[in-house]
Amino acid sequence: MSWVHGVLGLGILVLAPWKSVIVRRGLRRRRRHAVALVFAIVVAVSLVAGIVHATLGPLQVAGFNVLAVHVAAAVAAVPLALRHVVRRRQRVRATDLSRRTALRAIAVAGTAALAYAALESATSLAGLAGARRRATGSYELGSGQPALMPVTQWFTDDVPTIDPAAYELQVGRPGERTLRISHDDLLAMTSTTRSAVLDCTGGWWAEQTWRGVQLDTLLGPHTSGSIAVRSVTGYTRRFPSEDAPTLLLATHVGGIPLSPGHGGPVRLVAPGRRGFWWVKWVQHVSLESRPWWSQSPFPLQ
Ligand SMILES: Nc1nc2c(c(=O)[nH]1)N[C@H]1C(S)=C(S)[C@@H](COP(=O)(O)O)O[C@H]1N2
Ligand SMILES: [Mo]
Repeated sequence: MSWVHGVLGLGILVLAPWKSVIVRRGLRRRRRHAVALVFAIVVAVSLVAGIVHATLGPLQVAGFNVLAVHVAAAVAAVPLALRHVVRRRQRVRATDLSRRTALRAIAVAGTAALAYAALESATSLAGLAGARRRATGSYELGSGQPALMPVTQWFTDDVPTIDPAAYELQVGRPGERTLRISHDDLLAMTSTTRSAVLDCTGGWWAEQTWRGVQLDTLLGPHTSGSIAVRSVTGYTRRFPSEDAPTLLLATHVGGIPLSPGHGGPVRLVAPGRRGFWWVKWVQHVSLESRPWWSQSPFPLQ
């Protein structure tokens, strides 16, 4: 679906000439337009950074990661866009629903789609790094070499110090006492080896071989409710309980114990999900009646 994101972005560019006519008219009529100017700049920065990331590859410009600039500018644009829509509200007229408007919309979408296809072809023909990105927009980094894989935290978390000898995994099941499993006992249970891709929203991915224990082994098979996975630091994600067989509590990557940075002694491996689901330093897993979607779409801490 990454092409939809790309086509929508280029759609903004396609509409820019028309919008600039409206903007010029507006500039003549009104004096104060600082916020509108900031909005325009933020949108332009996000577009340029997005295109640079998708074509030239993962880059740092003046110490800033270009993808981070793309995302930050886009996030900043959201409240400005809402303000713009509210303050410059257009009344929908009957003619807005005409055939002519529909044809125009199709023309804009078609032009944006063509521009996207052209940009993609040019990127690959020119042998630019952009051609090597995954469908998520991420670039490969450190596959098969965990030590080369970045250590990444979601905004505020920090790598904790955990003594494996003192570590205990807590397993909660409805109507039962919390089970406590020592690090040694957990190691004895880690019999599943699985290759999976960790793909961070920060723009990199790596495929590694993980070893661990499947969550259904710990929790039993269940088809309702959710599984909450919580770290020592409080970072929590909730999964549909039927995903248990695909989720791995890993102790090893590439045959060696997980480093503290990569979530040691125990982390979650969630194949097919973005990196922020892969809870590191897991302390607690529990089966609960709450549905998996009763959580923020992104971690809040
Ligand atoms: N406890 C905890 N787990 C976490 C995070 C975090 O901030 N805290 N960050 C997540 C994110 S955003 C990613 S991409 C992966 C990164 O794993 P790595 O540092 O082993 O590469 O860990 C995930 N697990
Ligand atoms: Mo991430």
